[in-house]
Amino acid sequence: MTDAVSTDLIDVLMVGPMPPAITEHVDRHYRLHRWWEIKDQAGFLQMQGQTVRGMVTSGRHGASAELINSLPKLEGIFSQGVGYDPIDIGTAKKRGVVVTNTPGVLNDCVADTALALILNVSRRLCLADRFVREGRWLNEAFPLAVKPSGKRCGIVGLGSIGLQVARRAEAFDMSIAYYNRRARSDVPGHYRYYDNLIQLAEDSDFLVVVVPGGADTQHLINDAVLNALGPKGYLINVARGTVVDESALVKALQDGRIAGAGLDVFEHEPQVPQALLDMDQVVLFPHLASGTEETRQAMADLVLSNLDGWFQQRKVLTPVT
Ligand code: 8YV
Repeated sequence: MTDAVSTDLIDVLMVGPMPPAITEHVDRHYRLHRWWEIKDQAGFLQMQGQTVRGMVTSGRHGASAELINSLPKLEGIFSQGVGYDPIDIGTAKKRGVVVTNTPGVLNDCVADTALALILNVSRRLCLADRFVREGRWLNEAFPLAVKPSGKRCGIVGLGSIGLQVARRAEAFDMSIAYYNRRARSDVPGHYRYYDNLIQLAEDSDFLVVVVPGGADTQHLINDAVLNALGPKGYLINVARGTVVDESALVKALQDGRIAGAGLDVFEHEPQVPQALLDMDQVVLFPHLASGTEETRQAMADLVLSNLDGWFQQRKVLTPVT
């Protein structure tokens, strides 16, 4: 933060609780309003809402059309996270409000998590850990697992995170195939392109979902895709809960129509269906794929560079196009 332009009198609305690195900076350098703590939100919008120029949010808290439209002076929405599906981009664009996210800096951690889920669900690490802790090793043998090395990894959405998943999966001698709207010419030639998701699922042992959330991908992973993945196939989701039809997933797991699932995201977070909680063939992660100290710091730095950049120089590093 340079002192070139004073931002002390700029009203910034924070939509939900954010990491301290972000909140403390905004509190120190702007007039911070914590939306979730405001009791009379309608009254706030009528009074201070008229002067709010910046909004800080995340891929979790989002920004509704209603809220954006209640802030007539709003210039920018600065979001933490690469996914921005709960932000009404159409309304922001119409209003000329700049929107930023935090791409790139979390690719490693999200890809690491995808691989962790692949290894965990196939080798049943969580289950085996429980087995040891419960003292069952003393009297029983833990059942043999499934070998992940050398298997077929199907990536749904070969973007920058998908590429990092592919690189890591290759280190485990997995073959790489992917489904995208279009084939990519800038990826290794041996990555096999599928224009048909059902066929990719049929030809995958691990189907890894890394597409953005939102209306375009709602329930992309449905019953037909799960049936194609088959009783030896595993579904890994580090994208958004909305991409997978969760009821269909539960049924497919219950019927043994797929072998298992590694899930970082859910349709109604933080609610996880009891049926999933009761299953041994799933590994559940509380939407923390990017949740390391290093990556969350990098994400916070990028949110703040965008915020300060906008109010000091009308420049942002990572606009959502
Ligand atoms: C964050 C994410 O958990 O980047 C994303 O899209 O889902 C995550 O990295 C999210 O932004 C909430 O803070």
